[in-house]
Amino acid sequence: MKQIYRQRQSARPAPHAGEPTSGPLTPEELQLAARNHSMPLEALRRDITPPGLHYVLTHFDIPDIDAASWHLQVKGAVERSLELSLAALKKDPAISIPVTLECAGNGRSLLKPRPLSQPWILEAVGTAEWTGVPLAYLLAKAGVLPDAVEVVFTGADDGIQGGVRQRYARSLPIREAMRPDVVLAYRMNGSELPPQHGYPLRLVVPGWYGMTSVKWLESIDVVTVPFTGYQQQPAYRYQDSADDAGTPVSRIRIRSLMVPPGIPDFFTRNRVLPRGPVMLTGRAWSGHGAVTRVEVGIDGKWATAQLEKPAGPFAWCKWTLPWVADPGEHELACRATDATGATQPLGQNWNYQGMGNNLVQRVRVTVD
Ligand SMILES: Nc1nc2c(c(=O)[nH]1)N[C@H]1C(S)=C(S)[C@@H](COP(=O)(O)O)O[C@H]1N2
Ligand SMILES: [Mo]
Repeated sequence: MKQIYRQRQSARPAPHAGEPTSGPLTPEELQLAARNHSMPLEALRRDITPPGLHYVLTHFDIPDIDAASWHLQVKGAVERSLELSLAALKKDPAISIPVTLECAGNGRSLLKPRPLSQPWILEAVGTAEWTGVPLAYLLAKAGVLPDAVEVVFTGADDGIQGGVRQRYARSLPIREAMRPDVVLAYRMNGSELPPQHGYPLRLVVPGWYGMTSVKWLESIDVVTVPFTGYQQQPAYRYQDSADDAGTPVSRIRIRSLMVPPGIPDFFTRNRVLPRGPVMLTGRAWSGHGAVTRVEVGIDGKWATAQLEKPAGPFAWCKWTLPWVADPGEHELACRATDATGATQPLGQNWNYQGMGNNLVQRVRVTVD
């Protein structure tokens, strides 16, 4: 497998199936869209997203794992390797943390031209309370050797992407892996993990885009050279073109979303609402620091929304803005800023793989 990867590396196997297009949605994109679902925007009303409403992204197939025979391996550049059953893991100290996860490809299908992959619109997000063992606790138990640089996480799912046979695997630099809030989770919102979210155990890395949070975790490998597996490179990079080496995708860029007000038309999902006062509401989040401001645009005029305290440093925060809707057609928008001063762009943030497109959401409404 390694051999195949090395041979293909020079040819840069494309993580996406062909050049970006401005054409209609392809059958392959529809097939992916029907397997991987996003979060209905009305779920933004809740602090915590129920598992069935949380977005799901699975590259290959959902493995059917027998938890009784499953084991987690911790190996590589450590003083002592570990092999742990689920029952043993559950005896270790546990933490619970609310985390907003978002797919790095969220916003992809709005790009022009459109990179060919999972065609997310804007809703590949959700916030769950994850419970499990801090990764740093297990790494300390194993004893990380001084020459370690990264930790590689490998899932049980395998498949082929860009012509390369692989198990889904991603790495984290040691300093991120040692953060006290990175968790090996066996519970989601207080219940055991649903199959699609990584049963029996997954990694959750608060603040990073979802690709880092490896599901169906089977092994943790401490390594002394940076990992170059498929999902690390060439996939998940901000690239200008297929030939650009690009830069790695890591933390979640600032974004806000709005619960579309009123009621939808079935087919177009255009919104209709009665005239008069309406409370506009939504959520905002960033992996780079606290959300410091949300502005709501009404027909191009921006007003500052009220922010609520989030459930935790890596959970989205609620925003509200009262509006008196007057009859006619309107365009609503929301735009957030985080503690680093980063603000959502008004135009598209185009890149070859369609990563991190955090442009502002626009909602058309008809008031009667
Ligand atoms: N083993 C494994 N882990 C994985 C994936 C995968 O395909 N296989 N997809 C990743 C991606 S791209 C995202 S966005 C998140 C999605 O997590 P969720 O389905 O629980 O929302 O899982 C990540 N972890
Ligand atoms: Mo993703």
